[in-house]
Amino acid sequence: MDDSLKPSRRAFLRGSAAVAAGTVAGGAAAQGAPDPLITELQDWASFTGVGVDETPYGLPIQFERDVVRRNVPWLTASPISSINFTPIHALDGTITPQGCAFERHHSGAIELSKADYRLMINGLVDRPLVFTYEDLERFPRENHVYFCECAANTGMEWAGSQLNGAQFTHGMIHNMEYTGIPLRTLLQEAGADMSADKWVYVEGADASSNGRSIPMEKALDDVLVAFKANGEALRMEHGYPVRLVVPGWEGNMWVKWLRRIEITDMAVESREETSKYTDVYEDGVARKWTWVMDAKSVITSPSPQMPITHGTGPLVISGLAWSGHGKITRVDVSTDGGISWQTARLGKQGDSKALTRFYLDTEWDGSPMLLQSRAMDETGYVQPTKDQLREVRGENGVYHNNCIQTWFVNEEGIAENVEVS
Ligand SMILES: Nc1nc2c(c(=O)[nH]1)N[C@H]1C(S)=C(S)[C@@H](COP(=O)(O)O)O[C@H]1N2
Ligand SMILES: [Mo]
Repeated sequence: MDDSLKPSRRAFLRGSAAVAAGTVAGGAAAQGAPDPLITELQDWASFTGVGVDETPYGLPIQFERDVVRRNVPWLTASPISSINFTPIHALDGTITPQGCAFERHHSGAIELSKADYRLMINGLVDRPLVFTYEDLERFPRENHVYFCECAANTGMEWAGSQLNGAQFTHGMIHNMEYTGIPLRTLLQEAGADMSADKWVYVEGADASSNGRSIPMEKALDDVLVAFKANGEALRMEHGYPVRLVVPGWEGNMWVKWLRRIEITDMAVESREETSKYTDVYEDGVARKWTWVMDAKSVITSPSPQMPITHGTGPLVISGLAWSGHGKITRVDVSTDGGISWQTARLGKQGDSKALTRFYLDTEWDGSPMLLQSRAMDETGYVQPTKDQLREVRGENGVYHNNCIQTWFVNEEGIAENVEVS
């Protein structure tokens, strides 16, 4: 390079860097000292990069290696029958990448090939049928985005605020675009008795089988027999090659490695729908079946794993909202623990039974905040406070906790999980 050109180019760049830094309110504007990232030629511009033959399947860049599922070992006796959590604090938009979408297994994830896959339909049907994977691919298919939330999501909040991070308090959720066949199509194929009082019992090919009974009305409505998520094959841990998608209903009903569908006269009352995934009230009486996941929301940033690091000035408060009853119509955000509320901006109009992203574009003056979000859905339902929920449900609960969550943010921008009442 002609040396005489260098000084003038550098001088120009230094000048523009100072202007840019000056526009960031409260930012550590580089007064004087030139920013070498702007003024100097860097290695990445001096040498060639990685060739296309080295990345047959792309993984996140090393700098994002913290954005992974995490589990909490003391929550369960064994990692085989356990749960890990989606890093929702670090994601944006609404789609959950499969590679970091939470997993919940009762007997571990199994490796089942398409060649070994069989799906049986029996019970009250004219023609009991067994499908191969290839058979399923010949039925007309649909695409839909839905959230899947484990009924135990936020379950530790019944007893207080024990887990410090949106990933751990609210990360038993993922949201994907599924490709699948409406369950109703397969029921028709088998000549199933589709009267309203019939039930559809579904089970998986894993050792736990995770059997669940679904009322016929839901089975005929929007349930999918899915084989793709976010455009690609399901991951092993999410039920490859075929899982059930039960929109808006508790994750436990989304049977993975789906192997059998039986039309029955009654609910089977399996383990998973009696002693587990059931809500016990204060007086010991259990509420029979809670299928739909009520409207809920959480602020993902700032949050305990996402402190404010940029000081005062413009602050984007962001989070997720969802409802098993349909679309999210509005989300309010409070910075004072629920005394006053501001309506947040939705990233885009909410899809039915899918995650909705919300933003509150605000200014932070550095004073402590008690951050909360409150979701509303198209039925008019408003997400309850912790106190309101405990009043109705008591404190025996494990499942179906959709209370308003509170993060305390201190002057340094550090956030922690707290309760207000
Ligand atoms: N066959 C089978 N299906 C299953 C389970 C299981 O252990 N085995 N776990 C259920 C539970 S409790 C939940 S919350 C969801 C979790 O789905 P994911 O692992 O894709 O997140 O799958 C459900 N389907
Ligand atoms: Mo679950």
